[in-house]
Amino acid sequence: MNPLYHRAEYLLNAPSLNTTPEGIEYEVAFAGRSNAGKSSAINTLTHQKSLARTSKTPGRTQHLVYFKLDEHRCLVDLPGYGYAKVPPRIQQQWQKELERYLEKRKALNGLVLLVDIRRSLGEYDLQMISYANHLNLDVFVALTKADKLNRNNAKNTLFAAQKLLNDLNANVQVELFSSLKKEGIEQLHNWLDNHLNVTNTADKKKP
Ligand SMILES: Nc1nc2c(ncn2[C@@H]2O[C@H](COP(=O)(O)OP(=O)(O)O)[C@@H](O)[C@H]2O)c(=O)[nH]1
Ligand SMILES: [Mg+2]
Repeated sequence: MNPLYHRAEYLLNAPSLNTTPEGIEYEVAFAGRSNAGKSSAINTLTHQKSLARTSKTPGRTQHLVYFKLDEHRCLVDLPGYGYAKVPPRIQQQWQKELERYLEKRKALNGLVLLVDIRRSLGEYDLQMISYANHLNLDVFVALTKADKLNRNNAKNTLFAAQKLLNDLNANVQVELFSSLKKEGIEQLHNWLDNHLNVTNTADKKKP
């Protein structure tokens, strides 16, 4: 693991695109249904116990939460979707803001989508994937909590998800992931290295 991830620290909460930090050259956003295991994944990836949780503030549901790896690189925690307590009007408003962010944020160079392996890819997950593809944004789908299924079932779920996304012509990497058993961490670190230009081997920054 690149020591960069270990040094991650909370930077700021941005309620909209206008308040995202300046001077960042590469960032990767994390999305998924609430309870999919997003916070746990960010903590595991950064080897920190409560990094993602410390940012919890009232109204946090609609904020982009920025974690800084160094002067020019960030991980961004997007609000979890499918949270019933958020009123529809606020959800629609946020949806617009999110689309604006995905479309316009220059530094954004990839999307990590966390999906609980026990639920199939939901409608909103598929929407996110197709929107990201439409924007030429690379997507890494982590099937989280893989430890909850036996090996065969986990593998079969992985193959089914890969086939579904392949049939939809989605350009996506799908992997099993478990924060508990530390599965899939290396694959995701490698993917992040490429998309944050950590190794200088894959400069995919938007023009
Ligand atoms: N067994 C198992 N449980 C997990 C894993 N990742 C997260 N969880 C649990 O799933 C619940 C939701 O996780 P959290 O990271 O808060 O989800 P978030 O809402 O997407 O940020 C918590 O109770 C976690 O302990 C995992 O890899 N394995
Ligand atoms: Mg969370």
